[in-house]
Amino acid sequence: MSLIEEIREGIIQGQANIVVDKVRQALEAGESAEVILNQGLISGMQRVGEMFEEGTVFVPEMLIAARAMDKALTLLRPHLVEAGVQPIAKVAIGTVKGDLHDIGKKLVAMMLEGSGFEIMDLGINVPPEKFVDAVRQGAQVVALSALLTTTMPNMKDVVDALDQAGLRGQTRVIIGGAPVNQNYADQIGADGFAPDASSAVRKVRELIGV
Ligand code: B12
Repeated sequence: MSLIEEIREGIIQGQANIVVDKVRQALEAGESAEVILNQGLISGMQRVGEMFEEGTVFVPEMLIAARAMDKALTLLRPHLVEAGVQPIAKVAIGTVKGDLHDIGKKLVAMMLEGSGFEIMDLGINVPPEKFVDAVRQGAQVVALSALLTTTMPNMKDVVDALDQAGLRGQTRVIIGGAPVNQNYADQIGADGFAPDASSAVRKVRELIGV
């Protein structure tokens, strides 16, 4: 197995320490950061997403793989910046006001980052104004998470705030989280919905046409 294949396999198995070690070895051997990212890390994460959809891995495995990816990205990030790899687009993601659930949002952020998007993670309990600011700072996509039926309506407040700021036309809004669905996205005027982290990546790509 080549180092790149070992990195890919390490992501699939969720072996953070092995992945980090192999990424370091690959960099030392002169492998390009872009190849390590695309053929190792992203390819591995895509496979994990497929396995999740097939029902052969579940949320815990996905989180472990995402964590391995996160650690490897920390090591790789300066090399990617140096190599001038351009992110596909900027995505501002956050859990809406009143809601403290973090795990699903983080997973979506990691999968998007692993797929080449630049992520502005606004955190949890995020008021609408913060999303508006993020769009002013260049976010092309706003991704909203809510896990509570009581906080879902706060997603509409974000859509309305973007509208009032005159920024709705230049932004794509995607929503997710256990209590929401495509119907709800249509109802509040969001551009899309995705049920999980891997389909979120597909949906965001579709929304911005890449
Ligand atoms: C862990 C957890 C907590 C933790 C959160 C810790 C943390 N750091 O996140 C703590 C203990 C803090 C917590 C608190 C509460 N919780 Co809670 N919590 C959960 C639990 C068990 C798991 C959520 C989770 O992380 N799932 C795993 C992740 C990976 O899945 P996910 O979040 O659904 O995300 C996936 C998709 O939804 C999607 N997705 C998520 N976000 C986004 C965003 C976008 C843009 C897209 C495209 C996709 C997407 O992709 C993700 C990955 O596949 C759920 C039950 C459940 N089974 O969901 C209850 C649950 C959500 N909680 C619930 C409740 C009631 C509460 C509390 C009110 C409890 C209380 N009385 O204090 C508080 C509320 C606090 C607050 N203000 O937010 C209820 C909600 C009921 C409802 N319908 O409103 C649930 C459903 C439990 C239940 N069955 O009653 N909770």
